[in-house]
Amino acid sequence: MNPADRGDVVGRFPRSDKADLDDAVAAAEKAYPEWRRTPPPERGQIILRAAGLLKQRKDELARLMTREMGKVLKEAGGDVQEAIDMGEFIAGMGRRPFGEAVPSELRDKISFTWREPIGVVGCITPWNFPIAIPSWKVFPALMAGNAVVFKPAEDTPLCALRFVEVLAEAGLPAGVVNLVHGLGEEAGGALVEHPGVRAISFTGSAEVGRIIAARCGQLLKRVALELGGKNAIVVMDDADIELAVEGAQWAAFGTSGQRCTAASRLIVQERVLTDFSELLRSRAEKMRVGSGLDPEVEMGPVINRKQLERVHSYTEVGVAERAKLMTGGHILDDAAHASGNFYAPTVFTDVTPGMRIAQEEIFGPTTAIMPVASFEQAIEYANSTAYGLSLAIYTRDVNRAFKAMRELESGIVYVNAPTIGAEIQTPFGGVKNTGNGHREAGTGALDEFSEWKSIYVDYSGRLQKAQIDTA
Ligand code: UN1
Repeated sequence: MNPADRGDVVGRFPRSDKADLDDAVAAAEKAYPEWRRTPPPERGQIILRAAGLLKQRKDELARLMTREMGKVLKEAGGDVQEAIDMGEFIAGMGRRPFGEAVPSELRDKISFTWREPIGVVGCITPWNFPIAIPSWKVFPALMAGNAVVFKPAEDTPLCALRFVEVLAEAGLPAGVVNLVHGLGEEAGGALVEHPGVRAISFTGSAEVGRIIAARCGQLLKRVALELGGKNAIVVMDDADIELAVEGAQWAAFGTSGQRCTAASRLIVQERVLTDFSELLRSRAEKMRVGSGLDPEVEMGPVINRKQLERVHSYTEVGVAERAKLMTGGHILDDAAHASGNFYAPTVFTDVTPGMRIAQEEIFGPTTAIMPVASFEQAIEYANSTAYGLSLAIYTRDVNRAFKAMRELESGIVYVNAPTIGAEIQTPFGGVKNTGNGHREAGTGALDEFSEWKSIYVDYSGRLQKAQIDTA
C-alpha cells in the first residue's frame, strides 16, 4: 500500500514460505559453479549494464519508490542514484587486483592470496532504502562470485522486483540472484536456517539482528549486521548556526527520520541554544508534509500504520519523561492527511542522556535537543548511547574538529555536515550495537562476501621448512 494514501494498492506479492526458499537456494546452488568461474571483469560488465539500466529508469523507479514507501521524489532519486554509483564502483573492481603477492622467507618460493566466493549468500534488506541497500549487498556479492538469495522487506517488494529485473536484463544468468518475498520470521528465518546458505548480510533493527546473529553463531555462518543508530549532531557555540540548523532539519526529517543515519539527537552548547532551537522550531513548523509525489512537499509519510503508532508512542514517552515538547508530537489527521501515515515534524528540548528518547531508535520524524555546557560534555553525550553509526559536529575551531574526529565513537563522523548522506566509495557501518564489525561499500566492499585463500608455491625442488630452515 502507498503509505501516503492507504487506498492506493501498489501491488500484490506472494507470502513465500520455506518451500519457496528451498527452491531459491536450489536454483542458486545450481547456478553457482558457472558464475564462480566467470572472470571478474565479465561479472563487472553485467553489473555495469545493470547500473546503466538503473540510470535510464531513474525517474520511473523513483516515482515507484515514492509510491511504495513514501520518501519524497528527490530523495527517491537519490536512492536510485546510490545504487547506480555502487554499480559503477563495484563493476570497476572486476579489473582491479583480487589479492596480493607476498614474499616468502624461503628461497625459490612465493606466496600469494586471492579472493574466493563464499557460495550461496543471503541478503536481507530493509524498506527505507529499497534499491540502494540491496545494491550495497547484491553487487559486491556478485562481484566476489557468489550466488544470492535476496529477501527484501515486506513493505517494499516492488522496488526489489524491479531491481532484480534489471539484473536479469543486464544479462545475469538465471539462478545467480533469486528473489524471495515474504515475512522476516518466515522467509527470512528459513534463509538464515538453510544449510546451503553460507553467509547472511542483514540490515535492519538491532532486535532482529541479535536473533540472526545468535542463530548464525550456532550454525557457524558468517553474518554481517548493519543495525540501528541514535545519531547526534553536536553544535558548538562557534558554529555557523544557520548552517547547523539547516543540516539538523535535513538529517532529522529527511526520509521522515527513517534512516539509520538520521539525527535523532541535537547536542547544543548553551550559548547558542535559544537561537538554534527557535530557528529549528520555525523551520519544522513550516515544513510541508504530504505525498512525496507532490514536488512542493518536503516530508512524506512514515512507512505504515504500526510505525506511525510507534513514533507517537515515543512522543508520549518523551512527555512522561518530562522532556519539553517544542513542536509537533501528533499524528496529522486533517482531511489532507487522514488517508496516509503522516506525523508532524517533532522537536523535544531539555532532553538528558538518561531519557529513553535519547537512547532508543525511534525511526521517525522526532529529534531531541540536548543542552550542554562544554565541548567535553558534548562528546560525552554524543557517545552516551549503545549505538555508534554516524555522529557530526558543527564548529569553526579546527582543534575541536580534530579532537571530535578522534573522540566520537562511531563508524562515520561528519564535520560541518549532517549525519546523513554517506557516499558509497567510503566504508559504511558502525561500532558498538550498530553492527558486528563489518562495513559495507567502500574499498573493502568485497570483504563481507569473500574468503581469502593463501597459496604457496615452492619451486626449489627440495623440502624447505618454514620457521626452521630460516633460523
Ligand atoms: C540507511 O539509512 O540505512 O548516509 C542508509 C545516508 C544514506 C544511507 C542511509 N546514504 O544517509
